[in-house]
Amino acid sequence: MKTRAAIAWQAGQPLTIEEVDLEGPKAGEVMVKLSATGVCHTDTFTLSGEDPEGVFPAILGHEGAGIVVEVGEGVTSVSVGDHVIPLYTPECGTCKFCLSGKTNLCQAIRATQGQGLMPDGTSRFSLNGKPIFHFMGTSTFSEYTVLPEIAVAKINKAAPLDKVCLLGCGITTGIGAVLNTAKVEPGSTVAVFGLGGVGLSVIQGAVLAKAGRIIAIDINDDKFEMAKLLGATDCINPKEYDAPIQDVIIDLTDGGVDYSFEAIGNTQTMRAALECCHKGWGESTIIGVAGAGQEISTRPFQLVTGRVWRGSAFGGVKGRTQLPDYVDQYLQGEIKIDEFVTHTMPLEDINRAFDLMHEGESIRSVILF
Ligand code: NAD
Ligand code: DAO
Ligand code: ZN
Ligand code: ZN
Repeated sequence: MKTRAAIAWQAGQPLTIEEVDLEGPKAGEVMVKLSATGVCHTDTFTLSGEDPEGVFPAILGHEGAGIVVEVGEGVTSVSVGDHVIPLYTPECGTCKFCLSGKTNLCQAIRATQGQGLMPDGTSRFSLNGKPIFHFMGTSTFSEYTVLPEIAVAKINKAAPLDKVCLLGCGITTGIGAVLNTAKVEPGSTVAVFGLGGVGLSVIQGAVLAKAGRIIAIDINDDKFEMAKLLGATDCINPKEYDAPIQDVIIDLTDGGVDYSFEAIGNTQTMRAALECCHKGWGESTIIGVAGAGQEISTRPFQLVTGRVWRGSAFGGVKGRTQLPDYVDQYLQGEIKIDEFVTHTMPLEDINRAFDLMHEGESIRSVILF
């Protein structure tokens, strides 16, 4: 069949909208008609050419929601008509990682997913007979996409797909990093670096964890209004200080924060996030994705004296078993999503969504199919 999709032909070039060929789902796969997809910083990152796994031409997008329209042989856990969120972190439930009880990083299809291919090593998308690569196993910048069964989470049909699509990445990542990875305790002092969709969701997570003080840091003052609305108690722009931002935060907090989160993807702010943690117990979680080949550094004495460095992918959330609960929490008003949708547009205008993110104008643009 044909599907309308935004194709990334090469790094640094705008996407073009094309009618591409889409093969039906093979065994263990499902076809989903997307209703909506968010545009996340990671899509812009891969398009920039900085992603070591970035392959072109590809159909990007990983923050979607839609309805199952066809299932392949042997699919039992979802049916036509089910509402689903695609998962770039799948959950097979049987691999060593899924069974460990220690991580959400299922490895069942990791190798082919990282190559932009389906688990059988081929692509379902093509144009004029030439394959187009999948992206993160999801490729949600297409009206229809094909996914492994283990890479969809079945959700409550009452949820608006044009909102809960954002639970496919940014919002879940931020909240999960606080609740699952750092396990912030009530009364804690938290610092979050970067106030995009992910960092603002760290603030949501910190509020859910009943943190006592939430310090929001960004170089764009325009982000502070939303940060305060969500529960930030202090907003800091590092550009307004001569001293390193970690020193500013240490002064402000009587020795440093209990927990910090880096949601930018910048190795300098990763260092600052670690070093603003309190001696003896402060823990810093890296969420941001840095460019290919970049490395983090600090003086080892920072760790010797009790600070801890962690990382978090998709907020440590197991998609098939835990994401449906996030959707229900949204429906019950416990998780905010609507406020994050600053722009909506049709697929034809998707390049504007990339521009808005680069210009710092949007929190999330949602593409409506
Ligand atoms: P975004 O571009 O919307 O937000 C980034 C924010 O950082 C912006 O508000 C920007 O003004 C701010 N910023 C930039 N440089 C800064 C600096 N030097 N100091 C302070 N603030 C600065 O991005 P997003 O969609 O919120 O994603 C944030 C990061 O998280 C990206 O690196 C993305 O790739 C990554 N990410 C990781 C995961 C994961 O599972 N680990 C999931 C989603 C996104
Ligand atoms: O299992 O080795 C692995 C990789 C899992 C991918 C997790 C990606 C998390 C960060 C990417 C940004 C999300 C959009
Ligand atoms: Zn698994
Ligand atoms: Zn994302």
